[in-house]
Amino acid sequence: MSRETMLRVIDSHTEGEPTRVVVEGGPDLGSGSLAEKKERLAAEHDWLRTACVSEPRGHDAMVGAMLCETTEPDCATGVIFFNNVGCLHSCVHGTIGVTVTLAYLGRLFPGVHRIETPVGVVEVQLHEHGRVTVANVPSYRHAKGVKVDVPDWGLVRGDVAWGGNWFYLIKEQGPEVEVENIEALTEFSWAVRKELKKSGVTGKDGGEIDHIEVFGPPADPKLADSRNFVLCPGKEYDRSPCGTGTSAKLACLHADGELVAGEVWRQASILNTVFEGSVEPLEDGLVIPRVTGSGWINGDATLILNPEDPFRFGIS
Ligand code: PYC
Repeated sequence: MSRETMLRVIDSHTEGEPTRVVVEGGPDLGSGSLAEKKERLAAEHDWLRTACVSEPRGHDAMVGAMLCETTEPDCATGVIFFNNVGCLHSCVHGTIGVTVTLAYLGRLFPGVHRIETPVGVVEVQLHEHGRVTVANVPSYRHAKGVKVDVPDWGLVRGDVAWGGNWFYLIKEQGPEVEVENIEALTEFSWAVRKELKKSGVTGKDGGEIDHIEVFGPPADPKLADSRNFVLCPGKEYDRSPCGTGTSAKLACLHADGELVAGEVWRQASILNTVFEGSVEPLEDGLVIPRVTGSGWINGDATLILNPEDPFRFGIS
């Protein structure tokens, strides 16, 4: 079997959410910006995504990442993230996964490094024992208290914010943020997302809101300040507290005067895993969110794309 029919991937999870990083054998994405390479990956090489994250090798909650050449001379790598339905603008749990992957491969050492994503450069600090802090792209609240009338659920009010992806953030409405409500939270969040689209509610410049974040009280106030449920674009929920979602939350808290520079916010996930976050305010309502969590390597594998296998590119 030739090298072209093999991909080397390193698997990890960040606070419960998986990341599968393609470190050898992906397609040549040519030249240009990371945003252009992301478009090329989606338009011309979608097989890479489906081979990595779709069944029978993957599953709907799997997030993939492809390392690629960076256009920034001082970045350790460029990276494009994808999931069960397409490419993501960005992904913070995945950036933590990429960082521990590069450390596992001996390509990064504890300290501060830069990584290029399609929405900008992020800074990562690799600590000991797989702990990573991501200084994310500038984040902000775009709109406060946007109301939508959601069929079967009624009037819902939430904020629209950017944290590397577009989020609609809902506080204490809908089903309680508890594990036994995951199905109901999924249906609620999906109905909200559909209604936002129908009503023409978007992020800046028409950016589609494809992540819905529901907040409730923490299971244990000694361990966290809040607990969330985040529905991702492919109708899967984030097992981690969602790093871009936590960034959006931090931006909203700061805009409301509820989080000052450097103060720590502990965001728990539906599984009660925790990201610690803080903000560094910039001008014009922008903040740089800093999100810290742990990534764990749990696989190092060669994916075999046998030309005779009808599902070598996944079931899609
Ligand atoms: O951690 O930013 C994140 C993320 C986005 C989608 C899944 N996780």
